Amino acid sequence: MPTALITGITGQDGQYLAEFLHTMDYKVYGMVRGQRNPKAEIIQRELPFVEMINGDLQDLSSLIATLEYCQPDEVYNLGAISFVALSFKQAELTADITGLGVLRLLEAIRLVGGPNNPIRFYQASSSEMFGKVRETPQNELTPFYPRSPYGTAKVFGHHTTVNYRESYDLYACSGILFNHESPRRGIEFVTRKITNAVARIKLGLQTEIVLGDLTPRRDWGFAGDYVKAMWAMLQQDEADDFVVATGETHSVSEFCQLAFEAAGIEDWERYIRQDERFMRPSEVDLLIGDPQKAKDKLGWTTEYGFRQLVQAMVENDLAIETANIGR
Ligand code: GDR
Repeated sequence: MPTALITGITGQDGQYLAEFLHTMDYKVYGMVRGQRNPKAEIIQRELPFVEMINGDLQDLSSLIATLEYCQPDEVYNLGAISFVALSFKQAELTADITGLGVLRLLEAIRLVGGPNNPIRFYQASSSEMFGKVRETPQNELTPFYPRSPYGTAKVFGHHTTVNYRESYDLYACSGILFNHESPRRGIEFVTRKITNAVARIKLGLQTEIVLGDLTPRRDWGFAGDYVKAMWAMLQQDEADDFVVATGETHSVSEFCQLAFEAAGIEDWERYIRQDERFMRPSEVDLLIGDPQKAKDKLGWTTEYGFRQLVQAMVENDLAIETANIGR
């Protein structure tokens, strides 16, 4: 039975990936940090087949112990401070977990793995590394220009992954994933914040959505599609890096418009209020990825289009909020 360890198991991607690996008969371990982590308790109920193990990307010895216990064939490093806005407020913590955490995990893999015990490694790199984009669309060769402490930490993690692959002959891949969303997305991210608010406005529970900049454009895909690319990267003959994206871009305001339409509300602009609080010190204005390499080499395809994704997220939030009223 193949064995996988996922850091960041409590996040959206960790859950989709664990489910996907489970359908392929993997033994799945999920690394969680902290004492009585409340998110871990929820995930354990939802994904009972995952064996939770305590470990922390800030603590090398805990990573070594985790790998020794799980003896994984594959490690997926999805753990990070992943909210870009927070990274401006906790820059050092972000550098430590999102950046140095990658180095610690690779060191642990080097120590516990080795020629007789090879461990394949996936690093969750991000389109935020492209930041103030040098070319459009962005591909694997586009230079990086990060615009946040999160982006700079991800650039460090990315280069560290490539360097460990080249220095120690590790099977280490970096997936440069563009934004990917789902009904499981955390409420702090703009897509879910919007779909949740739209549902509440529709049901008369809320009167407006308070947002930051509505002009940034993102390449938004469905998280369930993206975790399949992570797995495919670890099944190749040689480790490599891949951009995973849809090749379409939409603005935050387009997302708002579609989300309101999905709930049957046309005059959406009257429900939007903008507030400085949600503006970032430096913004990433335009992201659009070129996924050709992933399509050609991994045979990766998407099942969900943008419109379908927005619709599914709004419907999910309408169902949740309706059920909450009944409680
Ligand atoms: P992002 O996602 O920063 O692209 O990173 P997010 O959904 O937070 O922001 C997208 C864009 O929307 C603008 N925006 C707002 N964002 C939030 N969260 N809340 C608001 O009220 C708001 N108003 C406008 C933002 O300024 C931004 O331009 C995500 C994360 O999942 C990263 O971890 C991941 O690496 C990248 O996607 C790919």
